[in-house]
Amino acid sequence: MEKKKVVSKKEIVTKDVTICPSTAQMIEKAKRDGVETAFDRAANMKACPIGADSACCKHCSMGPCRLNAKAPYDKVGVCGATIDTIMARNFARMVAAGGAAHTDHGMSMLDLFREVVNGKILDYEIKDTQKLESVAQEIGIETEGRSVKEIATALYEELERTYTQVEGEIPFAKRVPEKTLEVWRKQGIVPRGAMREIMELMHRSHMGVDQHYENITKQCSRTALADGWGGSMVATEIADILFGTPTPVAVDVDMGVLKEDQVNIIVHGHEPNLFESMLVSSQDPALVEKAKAAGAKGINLVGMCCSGAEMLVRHGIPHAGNFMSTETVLVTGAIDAFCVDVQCIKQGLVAVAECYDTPLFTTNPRCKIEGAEHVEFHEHDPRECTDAMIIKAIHRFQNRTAKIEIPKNTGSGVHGFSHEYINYMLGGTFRSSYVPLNDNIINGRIRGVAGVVGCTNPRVKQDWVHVELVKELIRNDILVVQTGCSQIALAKAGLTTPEAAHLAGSGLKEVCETVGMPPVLGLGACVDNSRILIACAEMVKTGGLGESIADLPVAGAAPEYMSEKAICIGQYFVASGVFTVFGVSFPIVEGTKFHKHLFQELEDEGMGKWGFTPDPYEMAKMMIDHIDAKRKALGIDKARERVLMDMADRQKLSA
Ligand code: SF4
Ligand code: MSK
Repeated sequence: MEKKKVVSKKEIVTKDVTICPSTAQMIEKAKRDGVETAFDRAANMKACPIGADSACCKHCSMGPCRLNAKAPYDKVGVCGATIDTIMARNFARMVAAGGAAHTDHGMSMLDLFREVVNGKILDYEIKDTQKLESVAQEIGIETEGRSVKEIATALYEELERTYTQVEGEIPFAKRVPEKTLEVWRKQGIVPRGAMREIMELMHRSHMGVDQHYENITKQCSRTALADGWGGSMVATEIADILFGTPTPVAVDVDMGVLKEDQVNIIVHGHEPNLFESMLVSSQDPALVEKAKAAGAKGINLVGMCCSGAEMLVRHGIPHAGNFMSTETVLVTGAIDAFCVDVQCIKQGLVAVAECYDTPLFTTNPRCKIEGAEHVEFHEHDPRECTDAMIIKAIHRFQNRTAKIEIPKNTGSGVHGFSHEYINYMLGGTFRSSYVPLNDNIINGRIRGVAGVVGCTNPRVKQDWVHVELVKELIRNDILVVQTGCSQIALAKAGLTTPEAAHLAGSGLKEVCETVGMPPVLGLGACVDNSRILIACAEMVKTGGLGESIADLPVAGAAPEYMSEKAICIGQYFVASGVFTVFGVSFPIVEGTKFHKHLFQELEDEGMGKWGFTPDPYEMAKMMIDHIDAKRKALGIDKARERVLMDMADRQKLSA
């Protein structure tokens, strides 16, 4: 096939689209090689203004209908649907799709767990029996005197309800602080099984069904909670039980982890079962020998995006970059196989991989891509797939033709702060608890906690919003917890090291130096946002910071989000009681009733609320103001100044 080399109409200015030096270097190489990436496509594809306002509806063939998203909002669709109905339905479908992605991922993990417990899958095993027992106990399963198999069987049966339960509350509702649960019960949004909630949300957003934005929002919350406290939480907990609960580990990140003299294999996607098997295959002496016989010094297994983040926190596998670097990493010419499973896999990878003769493998039956080679992964015989991909990678290494240029940038950081480890880290082996964290918040050394998570997006300068926001937060004594691609942005910028404490305010710095921890704690993949929910629940249960999650001095942000999963995550944080600020753009127009409902009224109902700004400094201000307001309401406010950096300060820091 003739290689596709596309020269875009509008050339991008590299320094305007990323602050990642490796990605910038590869963008320049791609320009020289005549290769197009999402950065070019974003510059040449103007976002549709009507879609950006969420003012169009194509839910039936009387339309599509385009409404004017400017006041007085009197235009309606052919069926009479108002702007609030149309925006709420569009938002609902994003929540449903995002929730479906996470819960289907969680269900795959549960399928694997069942087959391991039944003895039908032998390549995986239960690695963390302590976690198995603690999760079982938390949801009321008797563990005393029972074997691992008995406990695991009971846990499987209970957790299956997370997906299939037609009425009543899902098992992990037991983890929700009582007052938060009371709010949900009052609102009628305690989730049933995710399948039911997603189905109902799709039904309600069909033409001619739910046409009240407040009622649609309720089902959005219920569905999102079925993800956060359901599907995603199961995915995280089962992955920990099967593959081990993360503990801090020093890891190298950035494209400098690639090695010219080794067979470089990237795994990108979300489900850890593929990557776990890749790890086993890559260490198989016969395959290592084969690589050496082909002239390589070894097999270099590297992660990207969230698969990478999971393996980074669990096994210390090096990580080459986040979502907006997945095409540019191919431009190095050094990738001998690029293996993907599900979610956030750009179709554009096919053309870039082709330009550098890199085999691109899809592995999951849910995700085939035209032009990629499909090597199906089956948990019952995982090595069949992962060995085959490694053999093909060795073949590519032996026959490399692409010119290789590997950026020399590598950042080392500490990652793997599960909510269990935070417990232990702050409380010590013999009194592990959240008491020291709460105490430090109450005494003001730590002002509050912020979750900064989510994607990167070519509509904004890659990594810049994440990094600037987090610097402002830690400078103001706010401890930052992270997941997903955001965590990788901060790791590349060097903020996940204990030494980064010097960038923190004096209180946070003191805590970090005493404990030896970074001011920015990486927890894992985007599905692991559930760890943040559990940490919030622990903070409430520990006491002194209010009775519900909505009382806590915490806030969340996804400054460069792009996916529907992020919208669902945002909604479950908001429904759980957290003020959550998104950047880039927001798919709802200010001034509408639906906007007011999400950005204001939900908080009056005892939940959190949404916020939006593309500016990292404004975002930091909004989050700090919120945290201060919560401190005041708790009576733990003492006069403290918000320190926002001016340009001179920033220049001093980057000098
Ligand atoms: Fe238009 Fe209503 Fe049909 Fe949507 S559901 S396309 S607003 S007629
Ligand atoms: S991979 S959902 S770009 S965090 Fe989870 Fe990254 Fe966002 Fe995908």
